[in-house]
Amino acid sequence: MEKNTCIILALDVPEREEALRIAEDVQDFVDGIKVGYPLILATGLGIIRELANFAPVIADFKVADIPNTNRLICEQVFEAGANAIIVQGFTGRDSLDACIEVASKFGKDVFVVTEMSHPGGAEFLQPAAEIIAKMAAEAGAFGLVAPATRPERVKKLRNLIGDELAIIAPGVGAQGGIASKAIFAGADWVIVGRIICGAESPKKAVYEIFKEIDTELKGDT
Ligand code: NUP
Repeated sequence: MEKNTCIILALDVPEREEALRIAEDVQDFVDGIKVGYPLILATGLGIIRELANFAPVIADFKVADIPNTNRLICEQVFEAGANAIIVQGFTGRDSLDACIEVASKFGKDVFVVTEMSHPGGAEFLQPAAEIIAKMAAEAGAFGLVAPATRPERVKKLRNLIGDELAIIAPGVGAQGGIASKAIFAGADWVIVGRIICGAESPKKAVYEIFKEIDTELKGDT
């Protein structure tokens, strides 16, 4: 995934035509498209290949099972044309290794969730986030998922892992996070869903986020 706009679209709409319409509209302004259960359960895995025509696709299945089941899930997702998969780290090193093994066979990437962006993410995941991040780095993951709603946590995780791993940060807009703050804290990309998908003009909504990042980061240098 190339870093141009630093924005990944979270395409959480449960309808194929709408998903394709939004993807086409914003394709020039996002670096990737993240799909998850809402869209895949509604339309099937085949939508991944259709969306891959617009941008690299990240499959957000938060894979969290025993190694063998993780392996079977990852194989299907990469065979369907995804560029990367999001997996949980709390299931342990062997489960993560299984995902990374399949990803490397396909030449694709694994992102590991550290702590989640919603308030509940601070309950059980936050205390484990740093060990999970270290494990992800040791296991050879491509990147981490860290909360744009808590830029100070993004910064902490970035300091911990150095520049070795990418960080993608959800929680901008609808969950209260601000894109430039997450990027400034060390995220490579922000993940944005509802404020783009629910906008009258998704393209304009993405552009507003891009402008906010650009203006704020220029102001900080
Ligand atoms: O910690 C996480 N927070 C989060 O919101 C990990 C995620 N994968 N997500 C996903 O990011 C969430 O499932 C949704 O697809 C997207 C954020 O969407 P929105 O809040 O911008 O609408």
